Order: sequence, then structure tokens, then C-alpha cells
Amino acid sequence: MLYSIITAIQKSAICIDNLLKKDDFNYLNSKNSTGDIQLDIDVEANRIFKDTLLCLESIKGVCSEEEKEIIYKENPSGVYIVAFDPLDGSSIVDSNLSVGSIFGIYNQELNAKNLIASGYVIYGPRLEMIVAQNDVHHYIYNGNEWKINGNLTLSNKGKINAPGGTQKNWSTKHKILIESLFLEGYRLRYSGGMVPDLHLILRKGGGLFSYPPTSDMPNGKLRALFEVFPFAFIFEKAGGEAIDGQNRLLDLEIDTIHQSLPCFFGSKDEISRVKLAYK
Ligand code: AHM
Ligand code: MG
Repeated sequence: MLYSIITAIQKSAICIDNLLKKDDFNYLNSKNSTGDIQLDIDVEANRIFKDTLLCLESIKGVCSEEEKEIIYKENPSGVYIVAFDPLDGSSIVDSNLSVGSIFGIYNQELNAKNLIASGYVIYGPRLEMIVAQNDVHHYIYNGNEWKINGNLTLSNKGKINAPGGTQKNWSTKHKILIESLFLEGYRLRYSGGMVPDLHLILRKGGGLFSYPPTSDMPNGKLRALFEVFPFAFIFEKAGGEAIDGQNRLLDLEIDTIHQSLPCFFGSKDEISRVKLAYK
């Protein structure tokens, strides 16, 4: 069952990768549910994911960052709802930086506790995909087929610090935490794309990515169903942790499908530092 969903996402990823390699992108006059102005490639990537997944028997419905509501199939026989951000990184795609697609596979209900697998595609110099279930599998597309390239695991402590959000709107405790990591020798790595920024930490085996509550965005920016829960699941399966400052992200309940949550993803050592700072 899950296999067909992963294969469908792999197919979608190849189509989106081809589109990204074509012309420049154009802003449309439309906005998505969060109020972001859409690019033609956002709309097209959404259509590809939606159409491919809704054909599958195992699917009950889909939920996208680019759609207002959950889309349910009529008389579905399947039980899974796939939530996805079809193209994360719209604000950097025009600069030709790496971008991604993020997905979470939920059993029956869109709730963190029902997440049974998640992953992302990274559109960079190479086309790659990460799928977390019991382990975190790394796939590379060789131009012809997807090849497994081992598993990703995190060490107890890393060297990378990827701090998101507008710095002038950070809390004092957050400023102190981020500065203390730099003073210890952590290096700044932040492209502004969640997928490449978190992929770097996973590939290098550790570090911290934060998108904290800020004075302008008390709930952070990143959306629970499409971005935060899928990455929380991946980081935990890789041996790291994912919290909102104090609480495990995958224990949190949400009220609306487009809700955002503050989030911290990292190795165990860095997450214990966050918990202390946010106590
Ligand atoms: P998007 O879904 O509109 O592309 O926004 C999500 C992106 C993430 O990829 C990234 O982590 C974050 O926004 C960066 O935000 P900021 O520019 O505020 O640091
Ligand atoms: Mg996004």
C-alpha cells in the first residue's frame, strides 16, 4: 500500500524536476491559503501531486499547502491521507537555489499521532528523495531509476546552526541561545529553504534548525501538516529530536489544516540546549 504512494511521489518528483529545469517562473495573481503569492510552478507542482495521488486505491484524500480544504475521494476504499507542500522554497526558486517537496502520510485522520511515514524530495544538482518509516531511507535518481543510497542517521551532536525567522523579531532567550552556539564554534548554514537546510543537517549527521516564535509570528511560519510534522517524524527516526521549544512536536494537536507551529529540529544535544533556553 505504502509502496504505491512512494512510487507515485517518485513519479511526481521527476515531472516537477523537469519543469524546474525549463523556463523562468512567473508570479500569478493568486494567493494560497496562507496568503503567499503563487508562482505558476507552485500551481503546476500541486496539480501533479494531486492528480497522481488521487488515482491510487490506497488513498482516501489529499491535503495541500496550495489548497484551501482537504480533498476527499468519492467512495474511497483507501485509508491514507497524504498532506504535502508541493514546492517548498518559492521565495528562493528564482535564485536557482535548491528547493523541495515535503509530504506526510496520515492514516485516516490528519493528526500527528496518525503519521505513519513522511519524506521529502530535494531538487538540487541531483534529484534525491528521503522516506522515513522505521528508518530514514535516502534515494538518488540516476536519470533512469531511483536507487537506494543507504539510511540517514544523526549523531548526538553536530556543528551546524540554521536559525530561521527575522532576527530583529527574535526573543532575547532565542538570541542568547543562537549566539551561544556560534560562540562554541557552530557554523551558520541557512539558505532559506527548509528542505535543503534540513537535508544538510541530516547528511552531515547533526546540528540545529530553528524557526522560533517571533514577535511578528508567535506561531512561527512553518505549517504543521505539510512541513513541521513530516520533518519531526524524519528527525526522530534518524535519532534526533523535534520540539516546539518545550514539547515534542508529534504530541501536539492542531486546530486548522493550515496552522503553523514554532519548531526546532536537531540532534539530541542541541535539542536539550533548546529545552534549557526555553524553560
Ligand atoms: P514557502 O512554503 O512559502 O516556500 O515558505 C517556507 C520556507 C521554508 O522553506 C523556509 O525554512 C522558510 O520559509 C524560510 O523563511 P524565512 O525566509 O523567514 O527565514
Ligand atoms: Mg512551504
